[in-house]
Amino acid sequence: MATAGKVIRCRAAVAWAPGKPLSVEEVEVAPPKAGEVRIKIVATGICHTDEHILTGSFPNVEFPVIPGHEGAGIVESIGEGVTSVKPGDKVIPLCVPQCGKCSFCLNPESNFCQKCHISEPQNLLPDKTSRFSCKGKQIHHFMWVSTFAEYTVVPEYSVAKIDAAAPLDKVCLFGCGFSTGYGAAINTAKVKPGSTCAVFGLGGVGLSVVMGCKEAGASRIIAVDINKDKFAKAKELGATDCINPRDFKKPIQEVLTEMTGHGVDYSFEVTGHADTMIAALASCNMSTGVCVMVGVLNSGSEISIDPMLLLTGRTWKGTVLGGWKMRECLPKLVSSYLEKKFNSDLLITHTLPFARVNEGFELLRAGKSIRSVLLF
Ligand code: COD
Ligand code: ZN
Ligand code: ZN
Repeated sequence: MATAGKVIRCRAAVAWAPGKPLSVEEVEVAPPKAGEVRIKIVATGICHTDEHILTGSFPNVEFPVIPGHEGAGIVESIGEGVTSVKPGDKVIPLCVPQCGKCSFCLNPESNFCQKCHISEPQNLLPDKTSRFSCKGKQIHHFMWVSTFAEYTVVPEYSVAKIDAAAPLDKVCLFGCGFSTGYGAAINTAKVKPGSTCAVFGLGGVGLSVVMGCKEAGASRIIAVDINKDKFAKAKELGATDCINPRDFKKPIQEVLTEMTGHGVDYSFEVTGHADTMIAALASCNMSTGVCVMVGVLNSGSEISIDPMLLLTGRTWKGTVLGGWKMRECLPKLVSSYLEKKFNSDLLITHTLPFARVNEGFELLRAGKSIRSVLLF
């Protein structure tokens, strides 16, 4: 490409300080160094976690920063030594890398690469410098992906090459929301055919859990949300029952236990709130139930539980990116999408030009959108 080796000036949404709206700016994006890939981002989704960055409650983020972690694009140029992708390839940048070398990458049971942002900050690329600047100031990366930029630079092990036929404005959701929820049911919980499930929170991630439970053959999928406007979509995607905790006087865990006899086989917490974390755990069968935590509490917050909840046999698990080893699994997920095994397009309620990024966040905050996709 004509731009290879040169600094590119392009648009990006910069979060200058916590609590401030994003500001669409012209930024400079330096060429990729050795082992890095520069990607032209075509489409990016707005995930709830980006909202946590804006409010300053997400751990390990440094300002000013270019957020965004649910994008898809085309390789513009590659740094020295890069072999797995070439200019022109369609790719999804990965907010959980797969370095292929750490003990978790080498363990077939784990997808939590030790180069993940929870293990080490990812505000700068691995060589501890940034490729972004704006108005003479260095801008930080986010999780090494920063998809709210027309061009971004990521390490090679944070990129998955996908089928050239994939529609980037749809599969961008595979960078986070869809893969996280769908995989939480399939990989982390390993939902069995004929089982009962409860999903707390019906945003883009929770609805993807519903899709995963359906794909795994669950016979009953109970969707729980305080916003009843989410129920129609949940039913369309496979929920058999929809309940609003605010419609009941008794705690929702008691309602679910009564509905199912002894509690559900699998419960999923996908709201990121303390009370629903405890309710989700208590809602699954006291002996064999599995509760998967997908949501994250605001930085620094904690919850306490009665250990009796676990003593009788429940399993309480967490999941990151739905347990997928992203570089090897994402291309296969994209192929399944192209084969119409599931329809993740139903999660996209709004498509907006990139300049309207703040409107996308307003829609999310107001509970009016599932996923807004921004197009550059
Ligand atoms: N009971 C039931 N539902 C509730 C409650 C409650 N008390 N409170 C809120 N909800 C519902 C809301 O009405 C909404 O429908 C839903 O919960 C949340 O949906 P969104 O659209 O705001 O959020 P998502 O689906 O984009 O993301 C949800 C997460 C919980 C995954 C997210 O907030 C989070 O915690 N992310 C960090 C976890 C992580 O690592 N995720 C993968 C990388 S981002
Ligand atoms: Zn996300
Ligand atoms: Zn690794």
